[in-house]
Amino acid sequence: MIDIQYSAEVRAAKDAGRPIVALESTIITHGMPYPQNVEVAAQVEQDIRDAGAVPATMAVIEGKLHVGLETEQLQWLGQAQGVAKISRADMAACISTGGTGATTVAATMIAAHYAGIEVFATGGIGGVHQGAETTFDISADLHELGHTPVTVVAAGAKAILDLAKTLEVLETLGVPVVAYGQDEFPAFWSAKSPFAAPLRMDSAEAIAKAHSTRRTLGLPGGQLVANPIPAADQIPAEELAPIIAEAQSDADAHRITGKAVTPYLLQRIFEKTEGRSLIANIALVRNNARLAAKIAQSLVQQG
Ligand code: PSU
Ligand code: MN
Repeated sequence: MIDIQYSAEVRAAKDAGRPIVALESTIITHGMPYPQNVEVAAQVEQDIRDAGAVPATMAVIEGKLHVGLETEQLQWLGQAQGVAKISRADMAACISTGGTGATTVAATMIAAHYAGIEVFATGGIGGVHQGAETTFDISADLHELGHTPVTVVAAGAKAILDLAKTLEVLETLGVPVVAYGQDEFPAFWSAKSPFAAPLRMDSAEAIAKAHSTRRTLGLPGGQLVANPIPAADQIPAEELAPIIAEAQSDADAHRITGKAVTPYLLQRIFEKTEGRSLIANIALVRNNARLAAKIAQSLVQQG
């Protein structure tokens, strides 16, 4: 067994059988600049509490798997230099070598499942990158959704990705993609995309029931809940498209590859939108946290 370091709050919630929502930490270390990253992380945790659940932010710190971070740990992580970005491939090595790493969607799902947590809120999952037909850059997040039984609430996949190919891979891997309250698959900074989501549900209860039905059937893998950004906070897709294309060609020109691609693109889009992408990103993560808290509550109520 790996020793889990629970925060006091998560430990108490586990003992009392209260709803818990997992949160990732790569969005803190690699997805947003300091100091907004720690402010947002604390705000998202509070949103989950206000919605009646307990937040569990995941990270590996000096070889220990943390499920829930104390305030000082979150502050420290948000400013720490040289924190690794860990996914399925490097999580065990990070723990076994005493390393420090922030968890991506894939690693957060692994940690959540290990700690018995079934619901997780994030911004946007990784997916199939533009040009994947030559680079083969497909996020391990998709495979994790195919393996690990955690319901992940995200605002769709980041619009920097190839959404059509991302949806195809999710279908191949048997991952239910559930749009919340609309028919279209959302595109992260924009509420709608040209692509229909395979499934639609209009309540947290329905999503929780689908989750527990998968558990009863013994199906491996999780669900992706695609929760659109609130209309008032979105950036229209037409406005973003040329910015994303420029960011992508900058990445190609600088030969950015592997793990560095997603953080690079997010940073370039932040610069090119003069920070508007970050404001939208914050709004959508908070919106996802609130829905995830409701799903976690429903799951506890359904028993
Ligand atoms: N969503 C965000 N910001 C992020 C990420 C997602 O709003 O920083 C991170 C997540 O941790 C996700 C990762 O798992 O990017 C995907 O990285 P890659 O494409 O290298 O798999
Ligand atoms: Mn990648």
